[in-house]
Amino acid sequence: MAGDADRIELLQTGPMMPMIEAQLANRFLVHRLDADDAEAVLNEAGPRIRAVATGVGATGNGKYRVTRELLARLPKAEIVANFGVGYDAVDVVAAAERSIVVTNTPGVLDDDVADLTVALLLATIRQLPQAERHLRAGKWLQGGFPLTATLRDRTIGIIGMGRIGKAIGRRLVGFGRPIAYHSRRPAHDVPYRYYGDLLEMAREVDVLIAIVPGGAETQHMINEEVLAALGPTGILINVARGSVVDEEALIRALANGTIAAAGLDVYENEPRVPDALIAMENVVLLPHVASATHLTRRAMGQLVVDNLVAWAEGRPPLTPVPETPLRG
Ligand code: NAP
Ligand code: 8YV
Repeated sequence: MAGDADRIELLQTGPMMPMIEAQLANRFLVHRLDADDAEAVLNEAGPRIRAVATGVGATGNGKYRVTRELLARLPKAEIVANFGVGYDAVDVVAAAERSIVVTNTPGVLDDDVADLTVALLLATIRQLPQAERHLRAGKWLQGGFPLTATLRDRTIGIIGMGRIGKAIGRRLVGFGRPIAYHSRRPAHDVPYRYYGDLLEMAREVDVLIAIVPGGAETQHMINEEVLAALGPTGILINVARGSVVDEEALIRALANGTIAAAGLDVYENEPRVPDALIAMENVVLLPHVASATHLTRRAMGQLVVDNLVAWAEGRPPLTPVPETPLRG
């Protein structure tokens, strides 16, 4: 192993999987932003840091954001490797301005996220957690669980037809229900009906599944109007980012019957989930676990490391995001 003086200095914003931390420590001189005194770390090592590893936990967790202000403390930064395909917690505009390449973890999580999305859809529409709670509470002895809604009479609208949207679509084809989708441009390799206008699609479908990136462009795209258009038998599944849904409008819509139910994996202020949602019976709530399997998280972790090592060896990083350039 190279001596400390020869090693590239890297900033890790928070705890990461042990397999990532071990490889980073082997290859780089790692500084931790979640150390006791983050200011001291930035003051002392910031000017020498050339690489950042980030994206631990839920990306909605503000604590681990890579902001313009943080990048300004790292004048020699060249790469930010994000654990997660969604990189809304990294200021890519600030990174691009300084030719800092940002990498993410696309592709390796599509299947697990799509599987979980279908599971969440079925759990929500057939009320599986509620039915299980009924049994565990001994209520079956008093009577069977009430009948539920079904997928059998529904059209499904997917918001976002990228890698994961397509993987969800492939699975839903097997359910034999009509599928539609909304994105800014039509995807040329899918047979589903395209809507350029989300509101129009919301009026036509009975289920909305959100799987778009977070960030300013998609902020609250599922708002009061879209929920009203989805209607009183409608179901919303959000596996995208909490920011995509106006959470207060959703809580009102669930409380007053504007829509029937929601299945959520993501929230506006993770890991805090509003008490109002927790108290509701017509929601299924998951703690941002769509990609959280051993196999997929290992593949994501390895991609974080492989991007950093490729860059450190003078090769192009494997999976740069479109907004930031490749450095030679
Ligand atoms: P992707 O391949 O880049 O697909 C994104 C899709 O969203 C594309 O169809 C894109 O089409 C559409 N889109 C982007 N901006 C839009 C806008 N303003 N309005 C409408 N549609 C828009 O990304 P992916 O790999 O499928 O991942 C999607 C997102 O899922 C991630 O960014 C992440 O936030 C989320 N995610 C969540 C979890 C979880 O744990 N819950 C796990 C993985 C991913 P156009 O460009 O044509 O609009
Ligand atoms: C992860 C995700 O939960 O990839 C994403 O965008 O939201 C999830 O796979 C998150 O990135 C960090 O744990």
